[in-house]
Amino acid sequence: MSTFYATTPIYYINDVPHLGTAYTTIAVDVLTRYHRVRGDDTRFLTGTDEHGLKIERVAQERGITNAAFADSAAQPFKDAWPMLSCAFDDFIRTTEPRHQKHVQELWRKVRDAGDLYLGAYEGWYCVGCEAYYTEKELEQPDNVCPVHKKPVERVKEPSYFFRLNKYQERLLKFYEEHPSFVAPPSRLNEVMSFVRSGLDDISVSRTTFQWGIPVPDDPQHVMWVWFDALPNYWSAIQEPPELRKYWPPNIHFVGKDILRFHAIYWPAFLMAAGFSDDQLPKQVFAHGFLTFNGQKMSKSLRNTVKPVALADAFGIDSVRYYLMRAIAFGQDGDFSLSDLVQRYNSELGNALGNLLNRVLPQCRKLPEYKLPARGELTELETNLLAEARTQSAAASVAFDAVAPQRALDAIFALLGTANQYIDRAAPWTAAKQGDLARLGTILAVALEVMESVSILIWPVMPGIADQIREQLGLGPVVPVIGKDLWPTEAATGNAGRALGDAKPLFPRIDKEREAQLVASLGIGDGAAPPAPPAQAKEAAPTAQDATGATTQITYDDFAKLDLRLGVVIAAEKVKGKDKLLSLKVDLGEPEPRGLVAGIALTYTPEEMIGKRIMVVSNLAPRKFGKGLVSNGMLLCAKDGDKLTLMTSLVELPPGSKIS
Ligand code: ME8
Repeated sequence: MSTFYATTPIYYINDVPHLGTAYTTIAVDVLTRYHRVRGDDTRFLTGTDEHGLKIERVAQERGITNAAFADSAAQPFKDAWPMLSCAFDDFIRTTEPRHQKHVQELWRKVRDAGDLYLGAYEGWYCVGCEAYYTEKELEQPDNVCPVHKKPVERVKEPSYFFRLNKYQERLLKFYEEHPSFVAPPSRLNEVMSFVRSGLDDISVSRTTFQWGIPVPDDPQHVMWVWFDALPNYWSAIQEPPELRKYWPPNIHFVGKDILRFHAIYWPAFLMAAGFSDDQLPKQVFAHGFLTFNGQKMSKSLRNTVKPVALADAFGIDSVRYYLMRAIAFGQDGDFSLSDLVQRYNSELGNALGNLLNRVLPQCRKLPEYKLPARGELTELETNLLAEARTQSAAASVAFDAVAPQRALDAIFALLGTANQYIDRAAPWTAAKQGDLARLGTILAVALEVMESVSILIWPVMPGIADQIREQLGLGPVVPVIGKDLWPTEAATGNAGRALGDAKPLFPRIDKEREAQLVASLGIGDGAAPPAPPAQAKEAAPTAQDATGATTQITYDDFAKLDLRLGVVIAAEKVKGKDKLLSLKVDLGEPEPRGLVAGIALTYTPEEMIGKRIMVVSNLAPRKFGKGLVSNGMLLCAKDGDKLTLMTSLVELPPGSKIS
């Protein structure tokens, strides 16, 4: 058992909790939950950054005291995170006496080490960033802040300076010896080249405003907000002293915008205060920035896209899942409502929800509605159980590497295999044949795998995990320090446990419901582009831009396609439709699939029989009138009007996945 201490940035209270800050907070919650189920002794800290000129100005505009404004503005953060299932252990506010006391202690240590000196500072100051800029860093001609796009202010004041320059070499040596201090690795290069280019001493106190922590023994000065804010990670675990065991933090999660503060200034402050290299935080992970429906998260968009409203509309766990699955952690990404709905229906609904829904009702065909005992296992079961072991290990490797997206890829690969297993093991056939021993074995193995899945998904979807467990007749996931719950083997030996009722976990969101839900968010026209048409008339063979040129898609877009090898077992012409053939295709499923294909001008029904074809098997059904429906699409290459079926050179079993 080890300790695992993870933090979010402490958020500015002149903003509301928005999708960007929710993203970081959810990521910390996911990683901390993962460590909790592994038996680690975890601590999750978040909070609010409440000092500084920015806050003083907002309070003045509103005609209230700084403290009253801070109280009212911190509360929405405290309230929002639990509504996104973010189970923080502590919420620190920089205006709390416990924080002030320990920041002043840190200041004294740095001062006594000789690393603070009094000087005068004149420079370009951005109130939005609470930071000085050099002219080189500003956008010209009007000295515009590169982040806030507003002209900065010229400020001259007496100020204490921190000897950052003194730490340049030690920082570089530290990065070299601890390359995982900054993640992802590309960000380490960025940080190192910044440090190599030369560090100037930095101004760390202000006299031009009052709303801050007073500098010890010189109360004319308040501390610069970053000198006040960064130590929150330390001050929050000073009291009671039992909490000190969590130091050093395992991971500070931050957005890429504030990497420099965390990866350069913060370790330098700690070094100056006497911390040795192995007492410094273990890692600063800078994740990417989100856009929403393709738009930059401007202040007004941040105010309108409320993460709690999104969770109310689509489900807390769906939003958490989407953020962790759709965006590779570390890279920039887009939160798209239509993609959310698509993944909700196809990944959560079809792969996860439907699996349970296919298995539990079959248990009603057993003499008792209880978890059956395993009988003799066939190759189908041993393969599924091996896959469960493989993907569970892969998911843990990914979570350990702070790659929640890859962890979910592994878990959903397992769900795909489990769904295929049900297709192939066909419990309904065993039930029809009255082979209750075989039926029991199939259902037992499937339910045991679902039990493992309930743990695997718990870090990302704690609510859904517990709902699945309720249906499996199990209690909620309760992590215990020192006990590793991660499933290395599917659980056995619980035969006879009463099962719960099957309930839909992800009721399908159709186009009408999607429109209602989007409208309920009140995002307005600007942010939410119209949903795509209900059903594309014809699936485009390639993604094309307006000019008809092929555009690039991500691997994730490609991975949404379920391409399978099928064998044509029946074919006939469609009356009155010259171009169409109606086919029956064996895709390794219990029943052959009906497909309608526009290939009759090239292929006769007779020559189609026995052909091995490639099928997009998860395409929504398409109606051709008179009850004719195509449940998938076969792939052809086109040369002018001439079509050629895509096939395979070797004889693979029907249903083989093409990837
Ligand atoms: O910087 N996409 O607070 P802050 C992803 N108080 N993440 C985003 C985002 C977006 N579009 N917008 C914001 C501060 N974030 C300081 C921190 S820590 C000692 C002091 C997230 O309220 C991301 O984590 O401006 C970013 O770093 C953070 O919010 C900035 O929060």
